[in-house]
Amino acid sequence: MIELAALNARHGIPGQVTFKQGPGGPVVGEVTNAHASATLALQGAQVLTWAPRGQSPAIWLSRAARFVPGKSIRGGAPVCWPWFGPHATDPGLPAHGYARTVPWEVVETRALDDGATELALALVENDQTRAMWRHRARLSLRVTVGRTLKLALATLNAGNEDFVIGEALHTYFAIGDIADIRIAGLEGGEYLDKVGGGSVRRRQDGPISFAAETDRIYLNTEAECAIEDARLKRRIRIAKSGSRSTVVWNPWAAKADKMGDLGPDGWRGMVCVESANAADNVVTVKAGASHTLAVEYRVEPL
Ligand code: TA6
Repeated sequence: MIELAALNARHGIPGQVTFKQGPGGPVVGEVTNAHASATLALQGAQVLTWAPRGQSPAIWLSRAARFVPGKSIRGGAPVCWPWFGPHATDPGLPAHGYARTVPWEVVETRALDDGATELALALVENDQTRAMWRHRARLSLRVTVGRTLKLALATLNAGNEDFVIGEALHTYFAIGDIADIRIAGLEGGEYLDKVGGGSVRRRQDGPISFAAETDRIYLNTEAECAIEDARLKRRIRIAKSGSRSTVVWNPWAAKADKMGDLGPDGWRGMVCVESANAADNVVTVKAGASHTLAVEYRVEPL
């Protein structure tokens, strides 16, 4: 409790940013301003919710999400780093890396002149993280909550040898119904189809629509894409930089049932569109250099 008081004294902004004990333990920052409201768990620096003012949430958080220290939270915008998916050689290491399940610290919070709110967080290295990945890196996430939501994930190589990272902002977007959306912007692109555990190369024909489990890594694309939601009559635009892959995922009914933390029919109300560097597009960060993957999400009427 004293830690929470110190955190609020140092980084709280009256009327805009308050840190609270979240459900199940992890501390959550609540952000509210003239443009939007959002919440963010310090574990994993995970944005959990974002709703532009006057709109229903644009980011989906499972009603059955479990808030357990050291476990990933289903929904929001998990940070996958320093690898994406299963570890390349050691199946004992956590899927999607460890950044999403370890504590981060708040470095700075700021009320911006345009009414938006910015939070900067840094991953806290410890012996456990160093045992999983031996490189010297500094990872930070800048979150700007406004009429749009901006996330910038920066990897600084603080060591004296180059290293390779895979990464993603594994964002779950809230939708009216998975059968009634389509995703535009990836037409004609090459992707790896991961359904069934394989990795088959295919080419996208037209916008993406959904009628079954979908788990794809679109390669070599820096394109903006958009979720067109006929039921909610809105479009969510996803612009990005420093990202050459886009992952599109919905588990569909059977897999969602097995996962246990999506809630009844939860899979119908979500789609992940992840700005990533994965598979062919992993990134080499040279010693002393840095790499930033950034996104901006915007909601507009359809
Ligand atoms: O990004 C898609 C994916 O890699 C899928 O294969 C799926 O398993 C999903 O992420 C969720 O992974 P998680 O480890 O959070 O259960």
